Amino acid sequence: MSYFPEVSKIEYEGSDSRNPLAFHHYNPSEIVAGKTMEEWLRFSVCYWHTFRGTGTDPFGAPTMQRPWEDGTNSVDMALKRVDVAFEFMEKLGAPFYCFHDRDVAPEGSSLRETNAILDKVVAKLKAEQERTGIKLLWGTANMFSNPRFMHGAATTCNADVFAYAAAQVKKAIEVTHELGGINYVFWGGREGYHNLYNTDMKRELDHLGRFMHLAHEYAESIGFTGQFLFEPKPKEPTKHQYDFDAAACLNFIRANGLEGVVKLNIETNHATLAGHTMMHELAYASMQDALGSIDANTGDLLLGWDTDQFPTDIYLTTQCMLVIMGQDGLAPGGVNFDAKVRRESFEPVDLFYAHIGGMDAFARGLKIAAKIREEGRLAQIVTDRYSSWDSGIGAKIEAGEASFADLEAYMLEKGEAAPNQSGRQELLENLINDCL
Ligand code: XLS
Ligand code: NI
Ligand code: NI
Repeated sequence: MSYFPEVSKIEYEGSDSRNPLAFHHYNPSEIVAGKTMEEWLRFSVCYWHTFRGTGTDPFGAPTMQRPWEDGTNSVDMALKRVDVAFEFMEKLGAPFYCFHDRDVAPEGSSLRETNAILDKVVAKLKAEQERTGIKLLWGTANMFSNPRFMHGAATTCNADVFAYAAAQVKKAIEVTHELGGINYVFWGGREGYHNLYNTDMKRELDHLGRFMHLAHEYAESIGFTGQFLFEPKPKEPTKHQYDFDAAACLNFIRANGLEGVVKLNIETNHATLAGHTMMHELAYASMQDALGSIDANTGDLLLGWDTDQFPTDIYLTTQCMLVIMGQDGLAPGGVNFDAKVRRESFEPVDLFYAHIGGMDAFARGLKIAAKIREEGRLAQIVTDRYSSWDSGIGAKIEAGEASFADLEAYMLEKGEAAPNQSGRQELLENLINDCL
């Protein structure tokens, strides 16, 4: 039984190919800057958008044609969907996937029943992973769809809901471990507020810190050594999400003694919703050794919400890869397409076009970034720009050998600071274009 009978294994055909069901740039075994493309990029398919997305938006009904769906959220349907997912991922050649517990299996009438259903689907996921060699990049728990989480999960005002969330994450870590998952993600869901009049922000944030420690303690107790990742997002569904951006997340991590335990999973559309570029968020996380993984997608310049489109912009992927190569890759993290086809792209084959486009865009970004790094002009300009810190007074300041009084004496003697040099912004933009 095939669910994508019109599609065979997607192969690399090179940049002259006009076959839309082939890679034109992503050639998994090709070596770029000392590693294969597959090693650099570690692509992952997300279960929620790709296999559960229906095409609804706040104004309209589902549009997606998914001939294998029977219109139910039954256990049988969940099991059948595993076959669909693995056929898709195998044909695409994606080495990894990610899921929320509730993407892969429906809830039962009690937590006990829900866990038993999840176990059943996880057994099938495990068999399919073994059959295909596809690995779980990360697992996570959906603690935002069910109405019980209307006030949040770890940051809810209802202690019972905190307990439910704890039980759910305990189980999600267990199944992630069972499936050999390499990371575990916390994205806020409804951890945030709509109204400060009814919110004890300090108490809620303390609870979130407690929650993450409990998760880490439990993971250690069962021998799960995967990397924990916190995923920043400034708003949506709440108007203020506590995991606002990389800076807020790192502050939270430090304030709660979670350094070294939790790194960040940075998503493009979340970065831009926070008023940052993706490159800013990546650079900010990376410089603090906290860049763990990325959710690759993009927003729409003219729409103010998380549209989660597939990334096709070569400047964007180049900027991502410049930072990622600067820290020698993302492993154990990867490039997860937390992205959905738009609701007008409703045929199953559109899922292939979307992923192929994203993978090719990142492959190009990788090659361009490698070229920029190899040419070395960009790095040289940055080195030169800061050269006043490499000797003399700059070196003394960096070494902690100059007091305010010393600096005053130095400047009184000199009378005026050395002249500034051009920042060369346009030249730098041209230099990037030279490598495209
Ligand atoms: C939502 C988030 C979510 C996380 C996983 O905006 O991107 O999909 O990646 O919970
Ligand atoms: Ni995400
Ligand atoms: Ni998102």
